[in-house]
This record gives sequence, structure tokens and C-alpha cells, in this order.
Amino acid sequence: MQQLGALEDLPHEYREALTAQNLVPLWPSLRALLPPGKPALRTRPTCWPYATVRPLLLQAGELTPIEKAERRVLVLANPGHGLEKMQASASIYLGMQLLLPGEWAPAHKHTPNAVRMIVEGEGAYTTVDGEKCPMSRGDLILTPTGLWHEHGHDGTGPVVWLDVLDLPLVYYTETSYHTEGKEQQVTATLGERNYAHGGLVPSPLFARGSDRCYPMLRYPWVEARAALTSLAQTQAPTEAVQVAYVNPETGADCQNILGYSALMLRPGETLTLPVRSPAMVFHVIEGSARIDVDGTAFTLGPADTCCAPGYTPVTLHNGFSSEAAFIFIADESPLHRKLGVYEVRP
Ligand code: GTQ
Repeated sequence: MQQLGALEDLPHEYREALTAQNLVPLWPSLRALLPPGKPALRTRPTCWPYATVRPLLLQAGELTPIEKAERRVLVLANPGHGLEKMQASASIYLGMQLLLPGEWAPAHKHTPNAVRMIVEGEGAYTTVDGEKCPMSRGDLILTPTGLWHEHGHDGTGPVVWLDVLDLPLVYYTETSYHTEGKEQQVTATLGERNYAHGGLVPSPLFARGSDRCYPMLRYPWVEARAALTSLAQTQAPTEAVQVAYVNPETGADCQNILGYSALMLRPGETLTLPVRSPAMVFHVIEGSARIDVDGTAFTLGPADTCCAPGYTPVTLHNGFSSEAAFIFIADESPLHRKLGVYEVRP
């Protein structure tokens, strides 16, 4: 490959003349912008064990009252991007949020899409677009772009959940903002009830389906777990046991930018993922798994979270011979597909 000219090869005066006119020569930066064969990946394989996050999050509960935080979150930041960027990957933001009994995180809406994966505790709820969604371990609750949401807690112990947002991308595109709102009235029954039976959707005689873009906002863990366990009965041993969280009216990804799925690793199973362009996040719901990201190995137990850059080999292994592992996965594939940059490498 041709070695290109460096900035220092140019006369000082010429460089200053360019700068004064807001001009920049391309060739000294061309190889960095378009590296050969594979992007320059800032996203580093990174693990956030819950045993280290939890005490610090509970300490935040003592140090900062909810009124002073609005959302009491510790961000899982990837050092490869710089911690201040508060991103797990190029397009994924992760945060662990704590709500204590009686606390209330007031209503707002924003342009980034969010989901919550409930990690610990009972008695909290998120009201999304007039639907009061109860929170239990493993449930996935969507708060898509533009929908009002607020969190409350009527129970007794701390409640913790993992927030996954497309905030880095939305921020980068200069479209990130929020609007404050007033407390919502609960006006809708849970939409999930209309989609509780596979392959059947509401179909009133002359007006088929829902006119809501996001007809299902809560995916209870009991349902996702049952779907995985039942799939494991019939799936060939060579095929992964994985289900995607989709919009039940369209079958498409449940949100526009990030994709969500749940994976069951059978006892003793080793699963080598195809090398694909999107970065991924893994969060263990039950059991344990060793996750090898191009030679960096993490051992994850319940509530542990890690991320892997795109274009990188990832292998998952369940070391238990009798117990399945259940893993929640977030990735950037809807975005990559829409942008036309989605790749699977041989
Ligand atoms: O709960 O609405 O982690 O607005 C970051 C921004 C959570 C939320 C985050 C948010 C929220």
C-alpha cells in the first residue's frame, strides 16, 4: 500500500494558510479515516461485574437523593472511547439505575430510544405512554423515542435495572434532547396482553391491528424464558437457542437502532458467533458463561455485563454441565442494516 504524505511534509506557511481558511488536506489522514480491511475499533472488550457495580450504586443512593439526580445511574463506560464519552460502543449506552422504595423519577421524553432490563428487586414500575409496566428480574421494558416515561417504586428493597440506549448515535447526529412532563395518568392496559399468544394478534373486523408504532412495551421474562426452553426442545444441537424481541405487529426489530435478543446456552454448550460488523453487549440473566472476545476472556455470572466490538470473534461457553445459562443481548444490527454497512465475515 502506498505510503501517503504527512502533514509535516508540507511547508509551515502553507499549513497555516489552509487553517486560516478552514481547509484541511485529506491525504495525511486518509489511511486513518479509511483503514485497510477493517475499521479502527475504539470499543474495547470490557466487563462490568455486578459485584463491583452494586455497592457503588447503593452508595450513590446514600450520597445523592433522587431529586438531585432525576435518574440515579452509574454509566458503564468503555475506556476505549474515553470514560467521559459515556458509551459502551459506538452506538450503545449502558447504565445501571437505582430506585429506592418510595422514590419517583419524574416523567420525561427524549429522542434516544431506551430499554430497561430489570436486574434486581420487586415493586418498581415504569409508566410508558400511559401503560404502567411492572418491573421484575429479566423483564424487558421499552421506552422508545418520543414516549413519556417515569419510574416509581411501591416496594420495600432497592430496585436496579440496566438501561440500554442508542444515546451515543443520537447525540452524535445532534438530535439528542429531552422534554420534561407532568405525572402521567395510567390510561392504557398493558399492550403485552394482546400479544401473549404466539402468532395471534388482535384483528378487529374492519381495522386490523394496532395504530401504535410500539404496540408492545413490556416483554416479561417468564415469557422469554418459556420461549427459549421450548425452542431448546426442538432446535438442532448445532443451532443456537435464541429469540429476538420484535414488534409483534410487524415482526421487525422492536426498536429502530439497537436490536435485542435472549440466548439460552445449553449445559456445556460452546457457541462461536459469526464475526459481524455490529458491536454487542451481553448481560447474564441466569447461570454463568465464559465469554471470549478475540482472546480476552470474561467469566460472567448473574447480573454481570460485558461488551464486544464489532468485526471480532466472540465465543460463549457454558461451563455448567447441568444448568442452562440465559443471556440478554443488545447489538447494533438494526442500525448497520439500515445504513447498509452490515457485514458477516467468513
Ligand atoms: O431512565 O429515562 O440511563 O433518560 C439515561 C437517560 C436513563 C431514563 C438513563 C435517561 C434514563
